[in-house]
Amino acid sequence: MATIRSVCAHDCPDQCSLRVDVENGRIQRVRGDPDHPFTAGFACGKTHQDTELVHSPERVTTPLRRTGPKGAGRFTPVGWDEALDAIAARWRAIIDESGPLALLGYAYSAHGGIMNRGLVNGLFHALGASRLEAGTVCDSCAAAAWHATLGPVGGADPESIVHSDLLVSWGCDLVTTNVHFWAKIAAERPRGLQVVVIEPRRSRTAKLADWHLPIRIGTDAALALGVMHVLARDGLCDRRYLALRTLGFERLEAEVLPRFEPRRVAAITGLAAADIERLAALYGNARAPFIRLGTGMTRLARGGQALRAVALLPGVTGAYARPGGGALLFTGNFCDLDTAVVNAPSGPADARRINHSQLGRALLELRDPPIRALFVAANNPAVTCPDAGKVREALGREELFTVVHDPFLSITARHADYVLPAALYLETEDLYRSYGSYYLQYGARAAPPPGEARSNFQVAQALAARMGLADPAFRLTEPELLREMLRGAPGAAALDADTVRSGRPIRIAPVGEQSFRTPSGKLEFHSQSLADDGLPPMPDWHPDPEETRDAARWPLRLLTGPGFFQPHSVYAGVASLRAREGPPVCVLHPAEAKSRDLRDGQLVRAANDRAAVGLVLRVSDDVPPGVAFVPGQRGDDETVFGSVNLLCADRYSDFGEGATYQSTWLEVAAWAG
Ligand SMILES: Nc1nc2c(c(=O)[nH]1)N[C@H]1C(S)=C(S)[C@@H](COP(=O)(O)OP(=O)(O)OC[C@H]3O[C@@H](n4cnc5c(=O)[nH]c(N)nc54)[C@H](O)[C@@H]3O)O[C@H]1N2
Ligand SMILES: Nc1nc2c(c(=O)[nH]1)N[C@H]1C(S)=C(S)[C@@H](COP(=O)(O)OP(=O)(O)OC[C@H]3O[C@@H](n4cnc5c(=O)[nH]c(N)nc54)[C@H](O)[C@@H]3O)O[C@H]1N2
Ligand code: SF4
Ligand SMILES: [Mo]
Repeated sequence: MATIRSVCAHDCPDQCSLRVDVENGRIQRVRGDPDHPFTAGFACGKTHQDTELVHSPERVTTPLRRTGPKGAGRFTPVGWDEALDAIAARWRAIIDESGPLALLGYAYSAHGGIMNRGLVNGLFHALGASRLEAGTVCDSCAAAAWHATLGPVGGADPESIVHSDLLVSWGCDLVTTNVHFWAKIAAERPRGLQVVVIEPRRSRTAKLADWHLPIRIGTDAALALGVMHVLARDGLCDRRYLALRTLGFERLEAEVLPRFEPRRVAAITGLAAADIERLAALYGNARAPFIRLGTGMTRLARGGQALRAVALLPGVTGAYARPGGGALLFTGNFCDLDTAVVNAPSGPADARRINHSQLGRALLELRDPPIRALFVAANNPAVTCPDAGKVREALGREELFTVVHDPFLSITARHADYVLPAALYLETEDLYRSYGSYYLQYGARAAPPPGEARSNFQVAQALAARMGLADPAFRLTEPELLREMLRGAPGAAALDADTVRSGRPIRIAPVGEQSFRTPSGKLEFHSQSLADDGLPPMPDWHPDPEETRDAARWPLRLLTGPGFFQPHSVYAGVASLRAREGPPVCVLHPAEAKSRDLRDGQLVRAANDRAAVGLVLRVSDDVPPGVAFVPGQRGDDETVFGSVNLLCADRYSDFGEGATYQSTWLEVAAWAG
């Protein structure tokens, strides 16, 4: 039995170092690596079962060609050469007739490795294809709000929590999505670290907090401004820090904060005025308060305003200057690797951009040229994209030539003309940069993939060769490309490729207080660049007219959140995790269930103008009245009918053109077949 050190490539801020036991080329066990200071020796409940994921009987093991109507899921196995030749021939014909913009191809985040994600995108970059504006289904709104406020910099180091006296988890369920940070937090509680959770439902994390503030969805900007109002009123601002390191607070104080007195904020947020006072006092008197920002508050119409307002709070008290204080959204692109050698090896500087969160619309409506060929790796848009009904309608069109590279026959793959079997991360090697802590790590391949499955990296190279692309990235091995990425990296100058390849976690954390890379070089309460983009230059809160209209038409607002054992759809092929998560549910408050004469466990129809989805009802006061909570995005195989994103709006958030799952309203009734 050999034990191989690898890295967890699932889309997760923790990015665990793993120890993988392998016998005769077969993975026997996956566990945490004690030699990683942050992920500290344990894997989460999902990845602990990755032996089952890797050996799932549901994996695709050969290339498949469609034999039935689109979406019927009828395929015949074919050889790799036949499949790749056919794909390349079709792409060449489409490029000849309509130009390269008629192609859209990408790898998204289900493989977090820089090379396995980057090289697929590099292939389409080099071909001059239309480009996916990635991340809009996830964090582009949050990222845009952070950038407008602090600039493109990473946030507080999670390991600095040892210096904190207050942790505010604002819009994230840390126990579910960032469990290794949660473990660090838990270790600091005996010495007095206070934990406050601000989130609409009683999540796993909220249940473990010292104090949970059940805020009304979409009102976080008002709460943050209310806290600032009290801090200013009570002399709890750090005026010296404000003058030295920030821009525009006087204007905010004069023009915006007077409207956010606690009584009005209470009416907006559904919290008690006394609790807003208490939160402000707790925050304002804390020595080193650490705010962990989640994307939850940004997945709605005015999400950017929310995250921006919260990210400004540590500037008011000067917490950004103190070890253990500040805010963390992402650790960002620390260690300036030259990733362009992988993801933009050649090709035009710019090309038509397609927003991921409106993928269905783009495939159906774009002209000059329309998208005629689609290549999808590491993404299941028929389930996870907003307004998934439009994605499915587009995938069902005969004239769209679709190739899906996936380890499983996902709902998206079932609509493909060709399905290519993908290796899972443990069967690949790659370089990883965490987005939730300051570590870089090289992950080795633990075992070969089953059957004929190939990695994203291999498929990108094979297709590039057939398309006549000559860039070195499409010839070099992973270790050779690693060398290229490090060569162009000033932040990594001290790193040599052999050290990185050894697979030890490498810590590269910023030193000193929080830096800002805005146009002014300061934390911007007032942002001229936002004003130039036609956005409010200062944070504010107003109701959104479209949301107000929908709220008048429908009784319930959708709340989406992370599935604990079934995040998105990547673990759908693990039977034991499906069982542990239980059936796909919709959760209603007892008062909402009673008024509809619904009982726990019965089948219900969650519906709006877009679709009707069949789920199992859970009745729980963990969710507030007026809300329908649907955790995860479970596929049609598991639900009674459909999938939650058939219901979701595909309009953009205010910042970063992000998804707005939670700007969705609906009704829930008994399932009538
Ligand atoms: N187990 C598990 N792990 C995951 C994932 C998963 O689905 N499951 N997803 C992975 C991915 S892709 C990502 S991007 C990260 C996401 O991780 P984070 O960005 O940290 O966000 P989440 O933990 O998903 O939490 C979102 C929370 O916000 C709450 N929320 C919703 N609306 C509001 C609001 O208006 N205000 C406030 N204050 N809170 C609100 C929700 O109830 C939910 O609990 O996690 C990753 N890890
Ligand atoms: N309603 C609602 N919808 C959401 C969200 C929400 O909160 N609410 N969250 C959104 C967020 S934050 C995100 S990030 C997205 C995630 O959405 P997706 O990117 O679709 O994520 P998954 O469903 O986890 O995985 C996609 C596919 O990648 C495949 N895969 C796994 N590993 C590999 C690999 O190494 N190579 C290849 N080629 N394929 C692989 C899996 O089998 C799976 O079919 O969903 C978004 N959708
Ligand atoms: S916590 Fe995240 S990085 Fe760690 S094993 Fe689980 S999914 Fe992977
Ligand atoms: Mo995400």
